[in-house]
Amino acid sequence: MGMDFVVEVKKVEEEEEVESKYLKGVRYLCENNITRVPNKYILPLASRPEKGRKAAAAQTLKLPVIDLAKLRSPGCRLQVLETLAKACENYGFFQVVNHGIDGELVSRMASVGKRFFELPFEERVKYMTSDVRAPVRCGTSVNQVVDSVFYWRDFLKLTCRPLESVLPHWPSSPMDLREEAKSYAERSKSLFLELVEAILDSLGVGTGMLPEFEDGSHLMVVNCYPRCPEPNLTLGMPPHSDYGFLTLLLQDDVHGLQVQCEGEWVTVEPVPDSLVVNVGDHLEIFSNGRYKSVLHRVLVNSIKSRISIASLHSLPVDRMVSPSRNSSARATRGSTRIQTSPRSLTTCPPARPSRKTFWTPGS
Ligand SMILES: O=C(O)CCC(=O)C(=O)O
Repeated sequence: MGMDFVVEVKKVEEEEEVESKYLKGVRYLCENNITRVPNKYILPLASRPEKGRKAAAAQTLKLPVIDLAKLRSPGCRLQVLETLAKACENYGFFQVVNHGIDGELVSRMASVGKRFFELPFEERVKYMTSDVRAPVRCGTSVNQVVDSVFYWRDFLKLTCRPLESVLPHWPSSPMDLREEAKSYAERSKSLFLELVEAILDSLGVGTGMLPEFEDGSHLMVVNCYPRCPEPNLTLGMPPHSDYGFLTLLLQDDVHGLQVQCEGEWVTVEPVPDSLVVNVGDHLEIFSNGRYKSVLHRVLVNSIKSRISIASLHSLPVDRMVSPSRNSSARATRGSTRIQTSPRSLTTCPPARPSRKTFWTPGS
C-alpha cells in the first residue's frame, strides 16, 4: 500500500468524523465550548445576515394585533375581521392576544421544549431519523441530509395527528413532555379552528370547510437556536415560507424572527402572552393570492439561546388545495393547485428572497 493512499484514507476518515459531529446538532457542538463558527455553518457572503443588519436592528416590526376577546364579541367582530384581512394581505403575519391558551400551559410547554434539548445527546439521538414521516423526528439545520451549509438550529418535530396514536411515539423524556405537548397541541388546534373560521369569514367564503380542518394536518416543531459565537456568519433558519394554512408560533423573549416587509428584513418584536400567526402557502393559494405567505428567517445571537414552538396546521395531507371559487378570494396574481403532501419548507436563496409565482391553468 502506497504512503499517499494511506494519507488519503486517513484524510477521508477524519473528514467523515467531522461531518458526523455536525449531524449531532448545534447543541452538541456548543456543549464542547466552541469559540468560532465551523466552516460547515458559514454562509456565502451574500447570504449572511449582516447585509443591512444595522438597518434591520433598528427596524423592529410591531405586527398588527388581533384581539380574540374582541373577535368573540358580536359588536366588535366585523371590525376585527377587517383588521385580520388587512394583516393577511399586507404582512402575511399578525399577533394574537387574549388567545385563551392558559399562560401556565404556555410556560410549561416552553420549559419542556427547552429541557428536551438539555437532555444528554444519548437521549436525543433516539429520535434522530431522516424519515420525514416518522411521528417524532429530531434533527439539525433545515434538512441535514441535503444541506451543504448547515443552519444554526436543532429541532424536534412532533406529528400531532391522530393524537392518541402518535402520543406513545413521542419522547418519554423529559417525563412531562408527552402530557404538556398533548395539552398544548389540543389548545393550539382549537385556536387554529377559531382563527380559520375567522379567516374564512373574512374571505366571505362561508364556513362549510371547517369539518375538513378539524381532520386536518398538524405538526408541532420545537426549534432550538443555541448561542452562536459569530452570529453574523450564519442564520438559524434561511428565508422560507410555511407550507400550511396557518402557523401559530410561540416565541420566547429573545429577538430572532425576521419577516420580509417591503423588500427589507424587519425583526418581529416579541410581545409577552401573545402568539405570532402567519399565512402559509396553502392559504395563499386558497385565497387566490389575496392573503400572502411571506418569507421569514431567523437570526441567532451570541448572548442568549432562543426557543420557539411552531404549530403548522392545514387541511388533511391527501387533500388538494385549490383557489376558492368565491369572488371575494379573487385572483390577484393567478392561481395554482397544490397537493397538501408533507413538504415542510419552501426555501429560496437567502441573498435573493423572491415572491413565489402563481399561474392560472390555461393563462
Ligand atoms: O423560530 C422562529 O421564530 C421561526 C420558526 C420558523 O420559521 C419555522 O419553524 O418554520
